[in-house]
Amino acid sequence: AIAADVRRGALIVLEGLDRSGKSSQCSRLTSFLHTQGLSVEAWRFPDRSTAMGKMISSYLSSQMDLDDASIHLLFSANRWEKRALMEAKLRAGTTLVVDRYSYSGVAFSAAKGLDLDWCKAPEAGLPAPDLVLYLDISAEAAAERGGYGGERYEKVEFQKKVEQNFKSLQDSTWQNIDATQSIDTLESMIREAALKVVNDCHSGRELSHMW
Ligand code: NYM
Ligand code: MG
Repeated sequence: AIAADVRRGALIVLEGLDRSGKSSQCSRLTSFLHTQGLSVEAWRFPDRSTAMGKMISSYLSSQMDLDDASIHLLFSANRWEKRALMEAKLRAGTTLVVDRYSYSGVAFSAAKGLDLDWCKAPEAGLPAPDLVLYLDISAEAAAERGGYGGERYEKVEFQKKVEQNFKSLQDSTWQNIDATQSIDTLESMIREAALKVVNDCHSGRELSHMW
């Protein structure tokens, strides 16, 4: 038999509506895993640093208009351009804590009326998360949290549709976490779930692919 890879890292994704608290929890979790002596990196999608990411960013800030299907494919391509690096890092033993992934891609685009299965198709074949932590908060409660940043999609009515779409995408890798709990309570729940999946990956859980 061929020797197993080094103990691979886990692909951990945080998902949720805008203002659900994902970004804070991603950075807290990344720091925590680092203190545990693990190799870990914080990633996010869209990755606004690439050429495609810059187009996405100008779309989101309404400096540029794009057809709904086109921007959907661009968000997906922005994940595909990172696929090889993502897989290399995971196989080399680095755990990735990722702020948004394909679920955001589908949930937001389908909220505009695009067909859900059509939206899922370009994501097929990307590395599948070992754990999706969904920070569950209603669109109304999220909006009360000190305002959105003014980007496209940051409207309560739209976020309600996004929330419904997220819920229809749940699979066995998901854990719903009540995001209205205190930031420290959330942090410790997230730590526990993350450590468990990191252990599973170290003990041979195979990397799989979407969906
Ligand atoms: N978004 C994010 C999408 O519409 N499709 C995607 O594939 C991804 C990853 O971009 N409102 C939306 C969700 C957010 C917006 O994300 C910017 P962030 O995390 O606020 O930078
Ligand atoms: Mg945002």
